Amino acid sequence: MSALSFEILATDANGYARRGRMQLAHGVVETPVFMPVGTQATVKSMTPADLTDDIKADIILGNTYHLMLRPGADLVEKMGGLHRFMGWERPILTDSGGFQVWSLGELRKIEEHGVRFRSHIDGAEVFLGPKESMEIQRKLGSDIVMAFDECTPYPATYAEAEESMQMSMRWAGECREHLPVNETQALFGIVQGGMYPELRIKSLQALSAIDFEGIAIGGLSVGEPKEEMMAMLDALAPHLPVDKPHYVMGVGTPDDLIEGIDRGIDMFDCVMPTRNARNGTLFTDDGKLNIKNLCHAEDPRPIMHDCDCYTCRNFSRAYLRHLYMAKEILSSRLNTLHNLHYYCTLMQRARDAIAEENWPAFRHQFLQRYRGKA
Ligand code: PRF
Ligand code: ZN
Repeated sequence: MSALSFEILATDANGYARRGRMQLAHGVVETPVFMPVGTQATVKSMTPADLTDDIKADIILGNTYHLMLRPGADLVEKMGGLHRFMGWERPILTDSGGFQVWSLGELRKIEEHGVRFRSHIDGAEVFLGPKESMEIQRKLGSDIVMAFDECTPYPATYAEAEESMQMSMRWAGECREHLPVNETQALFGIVQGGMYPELRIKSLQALSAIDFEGIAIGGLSVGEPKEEMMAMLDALAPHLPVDKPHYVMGVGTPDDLIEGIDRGIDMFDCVMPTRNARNGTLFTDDGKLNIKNLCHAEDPRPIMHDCDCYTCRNFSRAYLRHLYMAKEILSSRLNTLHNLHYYCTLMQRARDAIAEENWPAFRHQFLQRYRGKA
């Protein structure tokens, strides 16, 4: 048995969209999949029971950077690993810390073997590189481990993007050496190369020479126009290895997910449904809805009449607006439940559409309505 086996169950006849099934150490993941973000060993305001019973999440994401600083990888290991520590029995993917360290901006210094930075918690100096990231993710015990990379900033010149990508590719090789193929943890390589298709394809070729269980696309959704992100996914689609899962990191809105699936993407993660929920922004098939708006004050309807999440089954927009205005903590919980349920159900609808050979029509109808043209 290997740590990951991936089976394609159906493919869109005229495109790249596919429906698949991934077997990991802690269970099965149906793809395309959205992975709720649980940065600090919790999906903010959600219990594992909420995530399994109502949201039906197959897999969640955790972060090396945050967990290494607090509570520390050794403590998590001592508590039996991340699954046991947080009471989540299904699969977990951990990001490597590359992107989070990069987000610190001036607090960091890049060296050949990693990044030296100051902790955002207590200012202590910390070093994180491919070796350290693999060691920490091994202690966390996640099902999918991400390679340690540098997210190339946007915009970047060709030369800058090339140098950054080549460093990430050297690091990718070091990650595989420190985390050899084994039975419990799968390792994904990450494509970089800025907004240059030629560099992206070179990056993908460099990763193909290393034996990764999956391929991620990093460095997107970093401030570039949406058309550029989609053009980059278009450029990569014909080159992605068909037999491995494809993951685009930190993306995106519901329409981004649909457009990503159309370009052969199987896995997504983003803070958008969780973060927006706490700001009172709710997702529906007709686009975003802001629960703060006065127009919801006396509205007895649920957020979405055909949503079967706990929030929509039990509460009106008027009540949800009240909770938000009164700054009640239940507001975050109920809004998060709906948004994550919406994202995960959207992936279920996409899987069904692909399996029923109805993908092009589903995509078209979804995008028309979501973007307000239906
Ligand atoms: N690299 C890693 N994690 C990430 C990214 C990346 O480029 C992104 C970019 N959208 C989000 N998360 N390791
Ligand atoms: Zn709902």
